[in-house]
Amino acid sequence: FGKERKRRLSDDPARQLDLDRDEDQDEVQGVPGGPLSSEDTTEHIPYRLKRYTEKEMFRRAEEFYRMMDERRTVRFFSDDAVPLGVVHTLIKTAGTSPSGAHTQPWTYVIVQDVNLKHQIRELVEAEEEINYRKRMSATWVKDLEKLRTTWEKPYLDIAPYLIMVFKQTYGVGPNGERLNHYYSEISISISVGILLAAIQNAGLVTVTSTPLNAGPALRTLLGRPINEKLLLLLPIGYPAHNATVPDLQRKDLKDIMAVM
Ligand code: IYR
Repeated sequence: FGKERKRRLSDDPARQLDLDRDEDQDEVQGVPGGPLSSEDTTEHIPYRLKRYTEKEMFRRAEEFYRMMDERRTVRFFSDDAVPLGVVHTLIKTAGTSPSGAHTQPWTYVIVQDVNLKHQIRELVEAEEEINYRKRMSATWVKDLEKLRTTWEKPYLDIAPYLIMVFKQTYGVGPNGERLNHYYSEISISISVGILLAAIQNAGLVTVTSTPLNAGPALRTLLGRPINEKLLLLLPIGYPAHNATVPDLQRKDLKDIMAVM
């Protein structure tokens, strides 16, 4: 409530941007210092994982790297159909992510309905136009020039599916009770990383779009509960035949790793 109210009251664009940035309060939730309960019945069971030879390990690591190095953010989609069953498996894969206290604080909403996709596009573009014109700093807009992004998002109509990634800020138990979620933002970020790898492995593309300020309206449109916050919008499909990407280079290993 407080947030929604502030959002409406604030007419300073810089302030509005700030409101969208949600401080993770994962570390300070719940009743502190309660006595340790011994009611937990979770068994611990043996875990075995196949060991590869070092040669095989090198080969597999290199092969996976090569596949992931082919991944690019793509903003030009084909409308060719993708089987929904494939998307099910991709989301199951995302659901293998670790999460704080195994709370699995994510909801992946798949939108395939043409009318719903179009309503999402209208909502996102309306906010993005304000973002680009007013809310984002001149430096931010300039830093994006090389990507040639604009507030127009035709891919929201064209891609066969939109994956709406919701973070559950807290959970709801069987009797409607509120359950603590810990580290939900980092948990869902890891989950989405796994999803991106799964998408690449399936031969599909996405763009990790962040619909700034459109979250609450999209949540309402999709009928999602108040404990869910939209973090990312991932269109998914095949790239368009004439798709292009900026000619960007990745940092060298020596610039992203230090060994001590
Ligand atoms: N969310 C906007 C702007 C945007 C921001 C960053 I940082 C990017 O790397 C790309 C885009 C958009 O989707 O256009």
